[in-house]
Amino acid sequence: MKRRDFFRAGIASAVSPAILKSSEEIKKNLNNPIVLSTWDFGIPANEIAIKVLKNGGSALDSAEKGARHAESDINNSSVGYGGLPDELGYVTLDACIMDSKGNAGSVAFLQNIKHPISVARMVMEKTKHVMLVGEGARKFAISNGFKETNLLTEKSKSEWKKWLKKKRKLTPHETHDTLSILVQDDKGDISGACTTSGYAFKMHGRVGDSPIIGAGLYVDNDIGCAAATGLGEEVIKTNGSFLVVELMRQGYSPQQACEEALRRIIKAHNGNPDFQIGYIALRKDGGIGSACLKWTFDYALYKNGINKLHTIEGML
Ligand code: SD4
Repeated sequence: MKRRDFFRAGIASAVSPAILKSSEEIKKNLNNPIVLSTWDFGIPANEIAIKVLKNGGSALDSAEKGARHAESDINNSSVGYGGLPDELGYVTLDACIMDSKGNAGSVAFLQNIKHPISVARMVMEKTKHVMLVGEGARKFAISNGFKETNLLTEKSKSEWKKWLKKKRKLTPHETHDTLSILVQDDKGDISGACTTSGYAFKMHGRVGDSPIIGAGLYVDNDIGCAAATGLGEEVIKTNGSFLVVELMRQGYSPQQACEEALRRIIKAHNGNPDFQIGYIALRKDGGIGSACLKWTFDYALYKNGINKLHTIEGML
């Protein structure tokens, strides 16, 4: 396709700003909550999130509680308790949260605290900052009543020891399983949360996209929200979730926005990235989008009273 035609195609697909034209759609969507999250463990996270909404909780409460579920799940080796450690054997956690008023909180490189998402929420609500890291984040958590817990399970420890022998390069399937969760409540307000133990056996001190507002997660209550999973470095470099939301602001559908954000990464890797990234997007009028670079990606969607896992194919 010639460059000029490419731009024309782009403009044609970027239909008139959907958000601006869809206040009717937005109204229709009231009292019809939506929860959208990453991977198969998004299903139980959604269940919890919906329960919170049904009990009168806000989108923020709902996103936080959904994320906490994944953080407690010992079988999830990429989030919270039971997460695989870094190359030195430390489990270090990243998380962020954003509410419908544009407030944000985040923690990175946090150790020995089981629920980083709740610490992130506390950073948002109790401090004048957005982000706390490492020791400072841990001390802040403890001084606010969080208990210290050893997050390295026997299973994760033995995986790490096995890895140490050869230090083999992990396949993309072994390294991505962040829980990102996007919620729209009865009033139409949206919030999101993102939590992970990051790339397995990463360098000590490495922080991914998940605690970076605009990369792992972004919420704009006028437009919609988006979140990422996969190789965080590439998401950070393209400001992925912010980009998806901004594309929706320009009129891209949630699906087109996710795909366009990935297209930029594909281009940066000469059409052949050897890693995985997945995006989920929820537009203010209830529109949903999801795309991934390669292989397959699962997302869990609760909409119209049904909570269901969807599997999509990669763009490449
Ligand atoms: C990271 N994005 O730390 C996270 C890892 C991940 O699904 O997505 N896991 O890069």
